Parts: sequence; structure tokens; C-alpha cells
Amino acid sequence: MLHKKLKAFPDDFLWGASTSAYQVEGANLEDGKGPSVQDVKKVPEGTSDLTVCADHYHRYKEDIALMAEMGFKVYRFSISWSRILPKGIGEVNPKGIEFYNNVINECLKYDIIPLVTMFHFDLPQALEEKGGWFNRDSIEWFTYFAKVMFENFGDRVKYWLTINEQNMLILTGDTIGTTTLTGPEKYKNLYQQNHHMLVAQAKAMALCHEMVDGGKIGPAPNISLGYPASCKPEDILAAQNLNAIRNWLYLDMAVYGKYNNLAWAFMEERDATPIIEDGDMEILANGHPDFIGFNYYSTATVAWCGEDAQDTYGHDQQKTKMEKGVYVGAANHNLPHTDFGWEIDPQGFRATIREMYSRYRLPMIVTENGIGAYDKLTEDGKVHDPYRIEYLRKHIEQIQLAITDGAEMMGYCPWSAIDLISTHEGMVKRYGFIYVDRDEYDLKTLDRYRKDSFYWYKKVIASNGADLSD
Ligand code: BGP
Repeated sequence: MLHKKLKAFPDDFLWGASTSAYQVEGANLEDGKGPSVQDVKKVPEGTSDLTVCADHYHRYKEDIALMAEMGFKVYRFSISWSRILPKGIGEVNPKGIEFYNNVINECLKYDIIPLVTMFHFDLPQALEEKGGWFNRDSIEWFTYFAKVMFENFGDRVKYWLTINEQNMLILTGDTIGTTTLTGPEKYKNLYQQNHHMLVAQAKAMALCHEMVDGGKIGPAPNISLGYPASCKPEDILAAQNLNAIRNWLYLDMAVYGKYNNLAWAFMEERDATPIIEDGDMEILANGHPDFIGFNYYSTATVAWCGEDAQDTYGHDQQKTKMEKGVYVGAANHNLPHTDFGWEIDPQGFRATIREMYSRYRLPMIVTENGIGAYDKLTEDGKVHDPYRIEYLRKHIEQIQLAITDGAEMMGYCPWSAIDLISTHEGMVKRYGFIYVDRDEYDLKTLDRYRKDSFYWYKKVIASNGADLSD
């Protein structure tokens, strides 16, 4: 739809950016922190481990000051479960509480709203050894962790996100480093894990409303609208399959407490329907999000998948893996790519927002969006990243169009506030507004530098999205 006049961003629109604990903090076994699955996973060859990352654990004051300089209204970060509870349950680590108190208080000092992700890919290793999310006790483990967080931080943290990209944990856990499952039991196991996470999430949402005065909470899946590879009717069906299995399963559950029928049919087909215990559906129906947080990087394109289809996309986190008889990932030749091969689709962002809003009618905040690139620090201490400015500008323009289409958008937190370790491509793949002077192995000075996109985003925020020019 072409609009004659665009609606402005709301006055209280939350501009900010995101990080996650295991990718930014470092100090991964310091001050009583227990190991998480990320600390023990096999690091892909040629990428650094997580001992230092961006050293945010020791430099959070400097980092938050830089975020304040950009004018952030909100900072999305995650709390490391095993920093708070080294064994995942039981004893609380006072140093962990102290660290997050410091981060929260530092944000509040600058009037930056802390938006806290409760779980971002880093299950305590001690719990993984007890079976991880496959163990039904994981529901109680997570609820206990939620209670500890609400008790300690709920007086100051009013915005919470439950589980980062639960859908990616289930669909591409092997790339993220959180599952090594193979074989026919894989699906059954994964969808049982998924069920436990969904129940745990619903309990956490209810608990937040009970314990946190004025608390608001929502899920944070990665939502990519699925496109059909062509207008062949069977490709349309394939895209519907993908959307149900990749997107709506997670949001239908978070918002309506119901299993999406197509996703359920897929689980039946794979002999993977989860065991649902008495009371689960009631818990699911009683957990209500106040908003939807979602990560968006690109759309996904799929075709009908016959018996002879070949999966050419299985190794890339962003690409859709083949599900025989359901869909097969296809390239979208209309779209350009990042240096790391991810498709760039700003208009798909608008389409995704439209679709989500018409399905769920809840306010939405973008909790990730951004471009991974090989940034270079020049000799005079500059980082010229016009590609990042262009990527973000085009996506922000689409948010404004979506607002004009009638969607309710609360905020925008691109990935990432500062350079950090990528999920599986190390330090060379950078996303931040703030450059961190280190390489994959050489820690250099770890000094911070403002990229060109830093100054640009500062202007965007100061004008509340009205000035997107260079
Ligand atoms: C999302 C994750 C983030 C982040 C981002 C970029 O899936 O929530 O943790 O890493 O993707 O991915 P990558 O680091 O693989 O480029």
C-alpha cells in the first residue's frame, strides 16, 4: 500500500540495541559463574572461545555510557542463568546478583530502560547434564530461576523477555551449539523439549505478573515470514507449512496457549507429539504476554518438497533446512546478500510485522535486526560502515510504513549494541555500533571506538526516527 502521509514513530518509541550474556560478557568462569552449554560446546575451528568476548563484564560502565551517548531509551541484554545460579538450581551466587544489579543501576542512571532476556541459548551445563530441557523438571528449574530474577531485579526491571529464539533452538540447535541430536528420536526429543520450554515460559509470564509490580513480559522468537518460491499452489502450501512450523507454533502458544494445528499435524507426521501432562494446557492458557518481542534478519523462501528434493541449505543458520514432504529451502533471487550470505529483505520486515499484528494484535518490539560484516578499524580510529547504516535505515523505514499500516510498534533494538562473539562465526562477524579492538585470538587493547553508524543512530534517535539521512 502506498501511503499519502506516513505516521510518525510514537513519542515513547523505545530506541536501543541488544546483546546477550554469553556473547558479550566474557569472564565466563569468573566470580563464581558456573559453565553453561556455550562454555563447553565445541567451538567451530577458527573462532575464539568465550573467556573474554567484548569484556563487557569488566567494562559495562564504559559501554553503557556509550549507549547513553547514542541516546538509548532501552538496552536489551540477557542474564546468564549460571552466573546467578552456578548449578542452575539451588544456591544463588551473590556476585552474579551484584553484577546484574550494577548493570541495571547503570542503565537507570542514564534513564535507559533495562529490557532483560531471561534465557539466551546458555543453559547451565549442570542442568544439561541432568537432561536439559528434555527433563520435565526443566519447567521447575526455569520457574525457580525466574523467581530469583523477579525477587532481585523486579523492583527496577519492568520489561522482560522469556526465551530468545526458542524456535531456532528447536529448528537449528545444532548450529547454535545446543543440540547434537540425530536419528528418528530427534524430533520426539526436540518437541518434548519445546513443550517444556512453552510451559516454563507460560509459568514465567504468570509469575512476572504476580511478582513484578507493573511488570510486562513477552516472548522473543525469531520470526521470518515464509515466502513461496513461486505461485505454484504446492509452493504456497509449502510456505504455509514453514510459517506454521517456524513461526506460528511459537506465537500461537505464547499468545493463545494453543498448539497451531498445522504444526501439530507435522509433529504427528514425525511421530513427535509431546507428552502433555494434566494441567499443562491450563498453565499454557494462563500465561499472557503483554507484548511480542521478535528478532528479524530476513525472510525465508521455500518450495514444495518432493521425494527427490536436495537440501542445499542445511549448514547455514539463516537458511531453511529441508523437511522431506513438508518444504525445502529455496534461494530468493530478488534479494541481495550480506558478506556472510544472509539475504537482505527490508520489505519482508514490513510484511512480517503486518502478518504478526493481524494474527496477534499485541504491541511489538524488535529485539534483533542487523547486519554481520567484516568491519575495519582505520589508522585514525574510525570505522566506516555505510552498509550497516543502509541496512538499518531501510529496515527502520519499513517499521514506519508498518506503523502507518496500523501495526503497534513499541521499539527497535537492533543487533548489536557493541561488537560481540557471533553465534557460530566468531569475532570477525561484527554487528555493533561500537567497535571492540580485538581479533579472533589477539585480544589487542579491547578499546572501544565509535563506528560511523554510532553517530548516525544517535541522530536517528534524537529525531525519533524522522531523520534517517547520512
Ligand atoms: C540470533 C541470536 C543472536 C545473534 C544473531 C546473529 O539468532 O539471537 O544471539 O548471534 O542471531 O547471528 P550470528 O551471530 O550467527 O551472525
